Amino acid sequence: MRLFVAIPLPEDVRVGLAMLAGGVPGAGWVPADNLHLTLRFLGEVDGRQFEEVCLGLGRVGGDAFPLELSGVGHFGDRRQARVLWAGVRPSEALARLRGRVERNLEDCGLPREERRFHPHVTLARLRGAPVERVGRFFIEHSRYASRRFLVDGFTLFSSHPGHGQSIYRPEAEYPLELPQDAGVAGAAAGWA
Ligand code: 3AM
Repeated sequence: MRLFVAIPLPEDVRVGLAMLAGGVPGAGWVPADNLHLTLRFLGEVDGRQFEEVCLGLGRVGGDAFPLELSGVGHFGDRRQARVLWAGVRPSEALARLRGRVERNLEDCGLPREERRFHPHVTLARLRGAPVERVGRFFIEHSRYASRRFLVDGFTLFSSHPGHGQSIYRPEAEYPLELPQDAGVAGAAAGWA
């Protein structure tokens, strides 16, 4: 089983992200339904480890928190970008959640993730995209920002090969705790 842990995004945020698609030949755009923020890629996990991972993630806990997406960027060489992504406004709460996920997965026996966490939402994977069109994408969307939304849980997904696009299936969902007065606090913080 190929697994990853991710924060699902509200539908309107995904629709907004999907509207960034286009204008870059050679780009494989991620369909709106598949857009997510990966917290940790686990790779292949067998049945016994799967049970442990599920239990370990159940111990992560913590409070819900607001988050905003902001800006666009790329992975890979500037002249040969591999991935286009939307960025995430820096968030201590997100970094703490990622840390708790990491520690709990280590406790399940998974090897420590050595790569630095770079929060992002993958928008497209590129193959031979003309550098000037990629540059234009950055100029056109540099001001992209989502609304502030509430991260009220994370999900363990399995990834399956599909026709062109991977199919992501939620295996388990892990809610984060809402503050007692979430309705009032959420409205005040502009979450809703
Ligand atoms: O959310 P993103 O798109 O950044 O790139 C894959 C995707 O991340 C990543 O796991 C997420 C769900 O597929 N991924 C796939 N294979 C990977 C690998 N071998 C990987 N991340 C690290 N190493």
